[in-house]
Amino acid sequence: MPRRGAFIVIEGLDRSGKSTQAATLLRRLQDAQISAKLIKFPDRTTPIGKMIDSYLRSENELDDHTVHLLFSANRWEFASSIEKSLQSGETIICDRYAFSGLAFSASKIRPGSQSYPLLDYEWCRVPDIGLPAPDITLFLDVSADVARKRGGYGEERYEKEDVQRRVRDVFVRISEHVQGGGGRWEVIDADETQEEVQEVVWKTVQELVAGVDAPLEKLWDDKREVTNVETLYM
Ligand code: Z5A
Ligand code: MG
Repeated sequence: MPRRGAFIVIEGLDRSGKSTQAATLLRRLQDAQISAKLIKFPDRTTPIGKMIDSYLRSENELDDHTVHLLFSANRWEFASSIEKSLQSGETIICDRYAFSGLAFSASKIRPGSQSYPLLDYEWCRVPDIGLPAPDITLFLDVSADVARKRGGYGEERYEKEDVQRRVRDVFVRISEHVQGGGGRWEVIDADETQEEVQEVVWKTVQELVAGVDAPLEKLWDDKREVTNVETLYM
């Protein structure tokens, strides 16, 4: 059987350098004659993506549940094409994925409250169950000080320091959840120069980009969850 392409997800907070590293990695793979493409979520080009875009730019208001489901629907729009590309041997670099969806939504707090969550973590996780699962997630870990120096936060809805702090906390929970289910989650120090970060990224994905023999898994379809469900219904 020919090997399939690797599904490489890049996650991280605002200004951690995800888009920069994703674009550099794509160039390096293409230079090495490895078939690869870059995708990004949210994909703002589809009708759903356009609704997300105007929400992020604060041009419209949407219920928090609704916008969470829109972000997930935006990923489902591309699920079968992701799978097809991977099965055809193409490696995919994905700039943000379901983990951003979970981290940004589950970190929202009720207005006027310092900590009480607005959306439940499990509720947020469920719509993405069954998407293609990444072979590896690279979490670019940038400190608040360094992110601030990279031109400061932008103008969009979530680009504020207190939001980013809460999002970071949920990302820690997600990383434990992913690894507990047997997934690969690599934390990369993103405070270093672009070149230094790229070297670590390149070394980390080296083995995978030669092609993957293991079947493509489904997101959150981990063994531990399945065992729990079986125990529940016995
Ligand atoms: N969101 C959500 O709520 N739910 C979801 O399901 C999904 C996303 C998928 C839009 O995301 C928002 O959507 C986002 C999460 C939410 N809100 N926030 N925050 P986006 O992907 O469109 O935007 P972003 O990725 O957060 O912002 P960004 O600025 O594009 O960050 P980045 O890609 O990590 O950084 P960058 O563009 O590569 O670099 C930023 C700057 O730093 C740039 O000037 C670079 O030249 C510079 N840079 C990069 N690396 C370095 C190093 N190593 N040294 C020095 N300077 C550097
Ligand atoms: Mg970006």
